[in-house]
Amino acid sequence: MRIYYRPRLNLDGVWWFKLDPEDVGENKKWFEGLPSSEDIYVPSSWNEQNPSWESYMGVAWYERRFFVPAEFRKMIPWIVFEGVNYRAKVWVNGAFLGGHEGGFTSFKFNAEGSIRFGEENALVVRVDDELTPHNIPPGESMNKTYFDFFHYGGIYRPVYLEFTKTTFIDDLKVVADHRGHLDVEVEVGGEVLGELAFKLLSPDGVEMMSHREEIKDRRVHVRAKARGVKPWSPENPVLYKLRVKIHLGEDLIDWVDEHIGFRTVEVKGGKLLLNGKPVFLKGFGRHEDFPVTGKYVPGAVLIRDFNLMKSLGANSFRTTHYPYSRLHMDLADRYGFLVILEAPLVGLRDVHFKDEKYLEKAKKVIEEMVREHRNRPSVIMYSVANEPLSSTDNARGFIEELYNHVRQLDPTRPITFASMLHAKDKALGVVDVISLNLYFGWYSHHGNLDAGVKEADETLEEVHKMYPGKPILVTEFGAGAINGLHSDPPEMWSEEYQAEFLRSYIKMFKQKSFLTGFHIWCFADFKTPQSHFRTVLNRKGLFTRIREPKLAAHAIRREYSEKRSDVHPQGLKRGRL
Ligand code: BDP
Repeated sequence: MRIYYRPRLNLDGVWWFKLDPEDVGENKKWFEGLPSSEDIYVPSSWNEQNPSWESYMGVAWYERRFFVPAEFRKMIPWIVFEGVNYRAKVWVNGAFLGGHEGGFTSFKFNAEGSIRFGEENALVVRVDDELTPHNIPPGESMNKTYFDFFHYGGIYRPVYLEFTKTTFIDDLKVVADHRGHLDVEVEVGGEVLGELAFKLLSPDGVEMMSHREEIKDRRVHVRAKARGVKPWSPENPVLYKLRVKIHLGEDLIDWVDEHIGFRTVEVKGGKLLLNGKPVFLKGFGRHEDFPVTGKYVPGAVLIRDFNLMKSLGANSFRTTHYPYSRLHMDLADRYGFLVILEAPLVGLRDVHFKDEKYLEKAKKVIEEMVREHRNRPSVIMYSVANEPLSSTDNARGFIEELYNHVRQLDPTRPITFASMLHAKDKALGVVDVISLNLYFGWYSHHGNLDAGVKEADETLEEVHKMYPGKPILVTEFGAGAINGLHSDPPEMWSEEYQAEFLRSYIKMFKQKSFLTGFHIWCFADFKTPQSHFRTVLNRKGLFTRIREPKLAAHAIRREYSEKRSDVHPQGLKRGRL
């Protein structure tokens, strides 16, 4: 979690909006001001704000007017977008600032020279959410996607202006292990001058360390050892403050507080270790999805989600299937969740594995994701893809490229991807932890749970035999249940079948000492493209879309809150948070 002590002008609120199905806006210079408009709320996806926009895919324009105080005149104005799906082009007062492709990572522009201080300004954004097989993630149309979640469009994460002086902290990279080793790299932006001051503050504000040095270079690197730090863990997610300031003589030029946790993640001897001890992940796959706001989940709902997950005894989740918002990840740090941060590379197939340009684009998205979230203690692993069709050597090569890219950006965290091909997957050998998605008893052996669990069991054993040295994580298993639908004996889509499905799988998992955890698919119901095998929503949630519990939530509360030694044969301590 990062806090900047910089003036900030929040642009959340009602904006002007105009669909552009014929894509004429740029020729007609709409970037100088929209000719007509409707109201839209930012942040939130556009689709559910007006029934006629529900399935709109294509170009749409946004405009927002705002004043900038005259006293900021000597500062650099930055426009920050935390998330726009999918392509964005940005103008201020008619001047083009730049563009960005990719729906789940943030971007910013230096608006020096185009912002008018002490006056009204017009910010115009052209958003294009057209789906193509070359998008990340790929698809062809609203109901023909290579991923299983609704393709929401628009400016759906916060937008703001931030003001810095002409020297500023441009980037910060922190590695902090459970023994107190601290490695900090600061990238200084603008003019290289002044002095950098570092401080480490304990959770109750006690100064534990300090260091000052003159800025001679763009990059300032500090290594230190802090004594007596408490390690960050799900049981005790203790956050320290790394305070970084730039001074010029008497003046304070910039100031950033990074809230960090001291913790170490390793894969050793077939085990996933947190702070030197084996750790068992119990949790969920999830989505950022909520009625009306679409891909924007309001803070209050996120806090409810974390409390519900905790009350179920969970300690982990995967950001299926894209990096989540900054607020979402801040809460993961604070609530002590062990997060697998996933890139939005879902459902890749042969056309992608052969395409050099797509590989470059994938690497760029991964780099943006790693840079945005790498200082978080909650992020314990990266997932470079979900369910690639990786049964070929080409696919293995592609995953290997992504693996090496992440490795070079961040040597401190294990890397995985979620496989649906299991033993037939050629890329499993590449990664540090093997992740498997299992749906036997749902998509096959319909209604026959015994046969489904048996096949899941055999699959786990087979993959374990092929890669005996690697920990295995079940990243997805689950069944759909329409809330309020009951049946005895349990039949598919009933709440009883879902509860029974999860209980039977978990009973089998308890026999597997090579498992390092399991994530239920999924936490809450979520909206999907229309198809004959979805009922508007994907119903595999333990909670409904508005977070009401199904029978399975109660069943899982009992399973997850058992002593971990009962859940896991390796005898780990009770893991309630
Ligand atoms: C898995 C996918 C996930 C889907 C889930 C399902 O990883 O995105 O939503 O199946 O079918 O294959 O429910």
